[in-house]
Amino acid sequence: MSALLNRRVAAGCCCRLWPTVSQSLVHIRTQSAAEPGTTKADEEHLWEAAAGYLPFSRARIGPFFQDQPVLKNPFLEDALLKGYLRRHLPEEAVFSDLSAFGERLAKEVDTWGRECEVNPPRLVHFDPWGRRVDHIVTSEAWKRMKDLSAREGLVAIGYEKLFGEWSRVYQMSKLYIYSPSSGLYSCPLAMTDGAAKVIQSIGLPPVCEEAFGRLTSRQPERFWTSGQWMTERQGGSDVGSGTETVAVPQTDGSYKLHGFKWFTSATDANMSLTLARAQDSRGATTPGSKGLSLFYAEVSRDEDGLLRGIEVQRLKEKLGTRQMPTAELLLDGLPAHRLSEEGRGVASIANMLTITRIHNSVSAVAGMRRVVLLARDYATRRTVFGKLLKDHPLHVQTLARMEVETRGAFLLVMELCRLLGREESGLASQLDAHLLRLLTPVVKLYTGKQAVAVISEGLESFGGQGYIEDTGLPGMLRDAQVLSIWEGTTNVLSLDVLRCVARSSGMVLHAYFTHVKSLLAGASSVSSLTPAVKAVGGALSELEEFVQVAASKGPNYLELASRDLAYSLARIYAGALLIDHACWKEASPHDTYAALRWCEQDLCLVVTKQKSGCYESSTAPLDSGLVYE
Ligand code: MFK
Repeated sequence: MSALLNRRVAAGCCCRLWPTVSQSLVHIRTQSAAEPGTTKADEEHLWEAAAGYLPFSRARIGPFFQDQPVLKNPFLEDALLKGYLRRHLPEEAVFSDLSAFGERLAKEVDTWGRECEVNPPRLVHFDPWGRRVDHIVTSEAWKRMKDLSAREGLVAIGYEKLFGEWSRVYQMSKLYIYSPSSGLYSCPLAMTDGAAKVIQSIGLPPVCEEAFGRLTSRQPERFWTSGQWMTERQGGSDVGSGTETVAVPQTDGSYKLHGFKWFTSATDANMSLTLARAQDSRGATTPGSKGLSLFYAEVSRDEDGLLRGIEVQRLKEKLGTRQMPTAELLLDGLPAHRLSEEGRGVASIANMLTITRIHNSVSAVAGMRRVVLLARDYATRRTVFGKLLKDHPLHVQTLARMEVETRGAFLLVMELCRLLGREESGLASQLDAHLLRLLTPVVKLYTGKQAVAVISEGLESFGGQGYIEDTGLPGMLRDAQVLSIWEGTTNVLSLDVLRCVARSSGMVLHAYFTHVKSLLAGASSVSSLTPAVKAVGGALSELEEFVQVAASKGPNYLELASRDLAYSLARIYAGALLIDHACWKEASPHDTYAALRWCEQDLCLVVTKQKSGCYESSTAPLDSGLVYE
């Protein structure tokens, strides 16, 4: 049968392509199809004779191999990052540090990041003799990331404050170029930074003074990472009613924690901040948020090598972020110290949430930037339809749209870092403080969604290769998907926006309007930016009107509008930042072009949706009817 098939093939297509190759030579492609009477030696001889003619055979798989995209120095390749720093932090030390680090990332560290993905952590529950050990085994690359993070000061820079109010911008710029190469080490660093911030903000209590020194150390042997154990089985969003962990007071003033933490990221950390309900003398606890206190716990082992007060139940099987151990933990008498006043747990851990949400935003924009860098490099290497991708205007239009999204997101994130730096240097005005509170959830939720969209688009620009696991590209999309989920989902953060508006009696919005207007005022005389200024100015007026109207509506109306409101706040603010950056005396025409393009979109989505009645009381039942039809 196969001989017959081979004859047909030979007589048909093969002989058309290679007329000098005889039919019997084609037959020897399959052993079973060899002509009767042909010896093995004859076959080998025929193979060799044919080798010059057969471009596809066991020995040859065709001469064409596509060049892969190459990661170049992510600092030197990033025009906007360099421009932003030249404008605000023109320090030679910062440029040379980022430049050298960028070189190392491209040449060495990026491979470690890949290794973290290929060798994910695993949990060893028992030693060979049956003793419970609960070892989370991580790759060598993951361990190297810890050393690197300490040496490079990826947390420390924010606390050394060598560049005053710009220290956070410097630190986050470094994390921004590092994050996509970090094999998700960016996550433990986020929580480590958040824990250091909490400990510092409550005045370095003696019980964790040593920990603070370690979290912010540049010495690898001293450096510690921290976890942030908030999520329990009843949910990660409604922490107030979902937390069941109890803290049993001990005679020495410390506590022992008993509970089940359902989602603990980077579980190989040295310590953690966590929430629990302190028991009173009768063993009773207070329900809800008001019963939660903040605790500090070290992760340690006893003399038998057992984890003190912790059992690692299992590691999570996640869509992405597989490089990082995420576990379910049974806390069974974990020694801990209360850091907050009783019942002030959520308010006290809020500083950690602010920091991790900023890190989340940094990672989101870093992922966007990385995929754009790789896609634009690839476009110089990949030929289709007779020319390089970079010479196809439609392809470049797509890349340019990704670039505009990335630029808007980048400036939003850097604005947060600028505000954080001002607050931590004691320079923040009331307006700065309000802006930081409002923009933290807005930027986190917006960039999380953008990252998924931009990275997904980016994968498409590699064609089928963007879908192939061992290119390392699909992992970028999987990892991005978490950015809109952890640290507060899009809807939970939209409600946080409403919460901070209400708690500040609208002052956060007042600060927002004031600041955007001042950014636009600086651009009023720049004619090339007029369409963008008009668009942002118009959208801002619409938003102000919306806020007036919405204030008189009930909470249900506001809740339905909250997500679109947050998107509008993000788009308008990013537009103003792009305009402002394009007005800088050393800005390039590309900065102007990016601002114009950004401002072409619907900047005030909430008004567009309001006009179509999306938030009216009649809409919710219609939505529900549609969903459950
Ligand atoms: C690459 C980097 C990535 C980093 C990854 C880290 C991985 C870690 C994985 C995780 O741990 S994911 C779990 C993250 N969980 C969340 O983000 C929780 C999401 N839920 C919320 O944010 C809820 O809105 C919240 C739990 C805060 C609501 O709780 P409550 O108890 O209903 O809050 P309430 O009563 O409104 O506020 C209590 C206090 O906290 C108030 O202070 P006062 O009592 O002094 O007035 C609030 O003002 C304050 N507060 C709440 N949210 C705040 C805040 N303060 C500042 N900023 C905030 N965001």
